[in-house]
Amino acid sequence: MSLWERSRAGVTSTVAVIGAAALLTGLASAPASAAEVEQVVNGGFDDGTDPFWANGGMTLALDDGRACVDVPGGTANKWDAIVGQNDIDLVAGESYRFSFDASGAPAGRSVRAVVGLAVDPYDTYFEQSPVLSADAQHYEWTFTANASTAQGQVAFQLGGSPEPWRFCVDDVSLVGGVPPEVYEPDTGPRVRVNQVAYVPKGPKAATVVTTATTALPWQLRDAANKVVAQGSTTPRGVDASSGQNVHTIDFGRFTRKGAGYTLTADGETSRPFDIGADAYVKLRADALKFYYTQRSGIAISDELRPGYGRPAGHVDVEPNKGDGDVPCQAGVCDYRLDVRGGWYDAGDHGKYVVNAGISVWELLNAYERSPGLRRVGLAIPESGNGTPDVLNEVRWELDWLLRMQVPAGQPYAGMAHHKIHDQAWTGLPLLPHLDPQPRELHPVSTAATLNLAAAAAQAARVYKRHDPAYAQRLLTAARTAYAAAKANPALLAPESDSTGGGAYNDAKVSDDFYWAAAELYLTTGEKPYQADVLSSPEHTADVFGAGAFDWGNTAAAGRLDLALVPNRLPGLAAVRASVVAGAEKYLAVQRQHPYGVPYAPANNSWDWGSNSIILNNMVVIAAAHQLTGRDRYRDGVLTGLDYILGRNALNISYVTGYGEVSSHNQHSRWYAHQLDPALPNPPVGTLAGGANSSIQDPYAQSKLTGCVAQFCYIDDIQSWSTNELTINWNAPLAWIAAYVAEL
Ligand code: 9MR
Repeated sequence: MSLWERSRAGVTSTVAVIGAAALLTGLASAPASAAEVEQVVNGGFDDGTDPFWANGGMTLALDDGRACVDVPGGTANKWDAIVGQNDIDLVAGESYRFSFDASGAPAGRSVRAVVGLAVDPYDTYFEQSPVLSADAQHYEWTFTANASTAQGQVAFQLGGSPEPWRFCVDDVSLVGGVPPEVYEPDTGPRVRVNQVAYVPKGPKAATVVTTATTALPWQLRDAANKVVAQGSTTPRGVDASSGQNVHTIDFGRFTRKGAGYTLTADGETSRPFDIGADAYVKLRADALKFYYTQRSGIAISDELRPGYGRPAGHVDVEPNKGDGDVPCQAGVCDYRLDVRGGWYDAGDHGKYVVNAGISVWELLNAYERSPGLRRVGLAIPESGNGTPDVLNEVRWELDWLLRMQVPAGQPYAGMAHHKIHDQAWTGLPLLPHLDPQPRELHPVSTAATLNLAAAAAQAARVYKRHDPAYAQRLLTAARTAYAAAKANPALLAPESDSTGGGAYNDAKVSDDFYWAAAELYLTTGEKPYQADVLSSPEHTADVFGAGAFDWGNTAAAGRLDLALVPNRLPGLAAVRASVVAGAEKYLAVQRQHPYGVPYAPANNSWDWGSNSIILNNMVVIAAAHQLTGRDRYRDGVLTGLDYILGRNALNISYVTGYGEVSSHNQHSRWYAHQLDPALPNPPVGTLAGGANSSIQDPYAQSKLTGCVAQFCYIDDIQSWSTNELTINWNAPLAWIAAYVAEL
């Protein structure tokens, strides 16, 4: 059954009905104190249903002392059918206990219970989406308000179900002045390992969280519980990235392949792991398969992806407004473009050129660097057409990128629109084909245009063997874009443009100019592009900072390709030496780090999408391995991977389906299993963004305020700043998996 059919049928999985006990885990009911104040009026419905209201044509009526509504079927959004109460006072920094009893018939429907703003822009301060059972259950949570208002609202959003159902609620309460909840993540055993696999001939290290300050004995056991190696730990003091006192274990001398090994130290036994490389062969394919189910403009086949089939998104079928004929934002342009296709950026339905460019580049770079990728099948509609599947998949995005270029004859011809997305933000869950928002093209930008130029120039080189005509088209688009960017060198996407989609603001474009010139030079060998590379300030700058490259910092992408794609650039030895020097910097950081992480940002402030930053730094280390053949670089990559796969403060693998405990509730409008049991979790091989010291979303703020770096992560669908999935984050995962699979 496809994702869509399951959703329509309201099929529930075995974990559908979450009882109050599970929801309350870790939440001790606070005793009432004199300062506690009830904010909800008549929450027990003893005096009728006022001042609660219902919208969407529903009538709120008493039934056996509770308030009930018949919810119509066939509405698109959760908020198309609401029971709520307004005029709720909220005070920033104060903690509230939100509770109610609720039931749903038939069972298995979810209610989005929200404390938020009753007026535009309807900010959400707290939300939970429990799945209801036929018998009333008690629900209760504590959160801290991050804004003050006298126009607050308690709302039960009930829409979005294809079939009608009945909702009943009682004892609605929002009590202010309660003690704040202290969130304690469940981090399991204190011995932290790569929960997936260590490579037999590679380094093998683990981290032990302990109060001990002197060396401790450790034992490695095989699946039969036999001790196969032992030694003593190395005390490492307090790790800045977690605040923990830690030791490390080095068991690299043990090389025997097998499954189900464990490490024991300080009375704790690690989660199990393998010694072997097979997992990385599988991860190479899974990390790339992620892209097919992100596709826009095409139905996702349930045969190719069991459980993930869905109708095509944004193809001009109601309620979608569609991407086939999209206007600009008011005043931006007076033409319309067909911008169907491409990949959805992340958990939203937006499509952004700067992020597309870096994602395409990294996947094609993996293809250029790891020849084994040519033979990796991805089970996509194009499989078997004679072209490697990686190129088939990336072409879906490239074709869309080309559509984002302003056509000849229009103002700014040759430039690329920065992005296309919904006019207003939508809620979760929301399958792509059900998004009712109008779509809009946003202004062109220099950064987007250069991203298109760089990615298309690189693609022209890569696709030439398979489709020379396509390669020619790509190269023409790249040349046109580059020239247009030179003519418009400072059209910068503003930070303020973040309604309905992310801003992807980028105020510095010298890196994008450098990267685009480098790719055009590498593909054509032409002197003007060479001259632009050599005269760029980025060419001699140290581009390997705390994070090497990302969508907004692309100089290192250009540098890596200049170092590794065959070419005759004057001064090539220095270019290559700069990459090796960059890798050495990351190795030095890694050596100091008791979790083996090649990332130490200023002020210990971990950035949004830190897992992708760590993986991109590993791409630089791997490039040094490819340039020099020296094992130290290979070992650095393998050690970095341990962090991503479980050797970390939270004892979690950040890749869905890999390791005993892995992220699986990433923020997404369609892999929203946490909100609707009829929907799936993200596919196996999906990377979570990871620890983000700035915790921009209210959910993370409610749980993680005061967190230290590595602890600033929570595997909850509401946490869009720590736990999203994106096309630019899975790209370095695929890159590194492809590299390791070929070692
Ligand atoms: O990954 C992006 C991060 O680097 C930015 O700091 C952040 C704010 O602009 O946006 C992130 O990208 C999001 C994008 O704006 C919208 N789609 C989801 C992306 C991942 O969270």
